[in-house]
Amino acid sequence: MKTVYSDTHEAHAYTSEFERGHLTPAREIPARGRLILDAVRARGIGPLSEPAHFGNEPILRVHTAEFVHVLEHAWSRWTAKYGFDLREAIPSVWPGRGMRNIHTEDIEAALGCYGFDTATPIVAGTWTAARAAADIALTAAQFVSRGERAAFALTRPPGHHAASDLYGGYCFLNNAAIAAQYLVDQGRRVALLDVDIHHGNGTQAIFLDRADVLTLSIHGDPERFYPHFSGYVDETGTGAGEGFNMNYPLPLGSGWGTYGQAIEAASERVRAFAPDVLIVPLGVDTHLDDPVGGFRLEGSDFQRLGSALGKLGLPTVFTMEGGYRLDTLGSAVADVLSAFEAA
Ligand code: 6XA
Ligand code: ZN
Repeated sequence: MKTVYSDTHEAHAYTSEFERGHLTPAREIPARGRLILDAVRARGIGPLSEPAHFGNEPILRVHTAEFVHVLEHAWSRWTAKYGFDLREAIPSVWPGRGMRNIHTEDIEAALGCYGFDTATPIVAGTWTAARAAADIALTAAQFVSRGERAAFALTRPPGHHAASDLYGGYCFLNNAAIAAQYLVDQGRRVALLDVDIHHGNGTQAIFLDRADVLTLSIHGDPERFYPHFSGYVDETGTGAGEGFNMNYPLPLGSGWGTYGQAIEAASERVRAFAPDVLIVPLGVDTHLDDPVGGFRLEGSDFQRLGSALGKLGLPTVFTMEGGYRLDTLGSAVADVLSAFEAA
């Protein structure tokens, strides 16, 4: 399958994020993109393509104009306010319950209003990289729409935590949702099956009230896992979308036994929906000893995952989400993709 990649992601490089009460070294780093690219090349998964440029329109089908504007100008406004020698923009105040969820012309307030955590710093190259990642997902969707069986969008920064006007969890624009909406706008019926260890809260929120897009997510139980405030089984959709969102929260320490059952259950739901295209937000932070994870998938489990997805027999777009164990990141991704192709 074709892999869509651009080295524009390298510009989204920050030093630290704030977690566990202190600044910690960045996890979502440019090396991730390079390692995945190297593995895809080494394993001969398929040809590489540069993304095409789609403009803002497909992004604005998913995200609000105000949100996009804030992200685009965040770094220049932040440095104008706080100084040009700064390393990264991380807000320190959010609209809590009973406060007004509005932003003023103040960039601190704008980022607090549109962001939801301290793990997602903005730097000078963030917007360009996020924008390129959306183009990467759209290019992969276009390949599939034009008849390719599958395409891999090597997206960095990732996207599944980003909602229409919310960023966080290392995500700014929801690459998978933008690709999904692009395909819907071409008359395709789309299902998304998110296999990252974290709940794809952004994707869920974007399509929650819609019956034309099925959203499924297999992830660590939000009782214990980030993002905590989303991803429970009772989130099944609202209004017309009731029944078109399914969450499969799994306990800490889950291995293939539990995971494989969730894949089976989700696959059944996908088959019942009978989509034209499947989108898989692919995170391999399910790997044993992933520093941001907590599951125990390893070795051939990623081949099992790829094979299960391949057996659905659907035109498929993969977008890259999480995965932070650098020694296994590339091989886990390549295992999923090559087993998908062989299925
Ligand atoms: C912040 C953890 C962010 C998790 C990001 C991720 N402490 N999402 O991998 O899929
Ligand atoms: Zn993740």
